[in-house]
Amino acid sequence: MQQSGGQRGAGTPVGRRVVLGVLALGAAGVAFGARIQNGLDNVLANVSSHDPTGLTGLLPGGDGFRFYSVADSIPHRSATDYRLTVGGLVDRPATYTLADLQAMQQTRLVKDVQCVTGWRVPKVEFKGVLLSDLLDMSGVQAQGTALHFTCFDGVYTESLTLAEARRNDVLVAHEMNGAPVTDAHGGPVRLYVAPMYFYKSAKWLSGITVTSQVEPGYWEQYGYDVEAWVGNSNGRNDAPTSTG
Ligand SMILES: Nc1nc2c(c(=O)[nH]1)N[C@H]1C(S)=C(S)[C@@H](COP(=O)(O)O)O[C@H]1N2
Ligand SMILES: [Mo]
Repeated sequence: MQQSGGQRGAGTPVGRRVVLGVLALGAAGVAFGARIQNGLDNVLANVSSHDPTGLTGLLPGGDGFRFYSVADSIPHRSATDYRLTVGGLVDRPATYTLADLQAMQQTRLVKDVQCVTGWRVPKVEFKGVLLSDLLDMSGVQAQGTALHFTCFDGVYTESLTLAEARRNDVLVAHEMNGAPVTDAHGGPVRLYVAPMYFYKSAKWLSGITVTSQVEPGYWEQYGYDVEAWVGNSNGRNDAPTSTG
């Protein structure tokens, strides 16, 4: 989906500067390889957010993903500064560091990613903690039936029902394709909701609040479905990404 600015609409002329920038980045990716992947990924995200052609998606590090952020820039939290809070209708509110999350039981999932605007990336690996484990640790109270997610970009929000959040294909992920989740992809920690359109997978995850009602997330306030099952929502019929 597009940022509200909408400057990536079809038919926008390709600026010479964008094309040259794309070529230069491609060369940089070849020259430096994976060592600078995080840095390159972030530069690419910046360029592709001004690239109406989608060409940047073909570069090394572009990896078929489109970059999405409703915020103006890519937020950053270092591995040591990162915190995730779990609160709301729970018996034991908690704050976790990245190291805390890495020390818990890890789950690895490899599934296709599907964006509601049509692009799909096959077999993406995510690794992290089952959201249901975090919920168990905090002890969800009887009135708790939904979750509200907040992000350290200060803008984006998402939601799930408690039953959805307890599925075994819903992760609080800190690795993607065998490496730390990059800033551009929502690192150090993002949500990964495998069976739903990718807008449910909130990047730069900072807060999980257990609530008594589903509160529609950012894009859902603009009309996208709250129940975002791939292939069975948003008027689309994509092949499902996960059966759980
Ligand atoms: N915080 C935050 N999370 C977000 C978004 C966003 O704009 N901000 N965009 C969503 C959408 S619409 C998609 S398709 C994916 C894109 O993830 P990617 O940038 O890793 O491809 O992130 C989702 N999570
Ligand atoms: Mo999206």
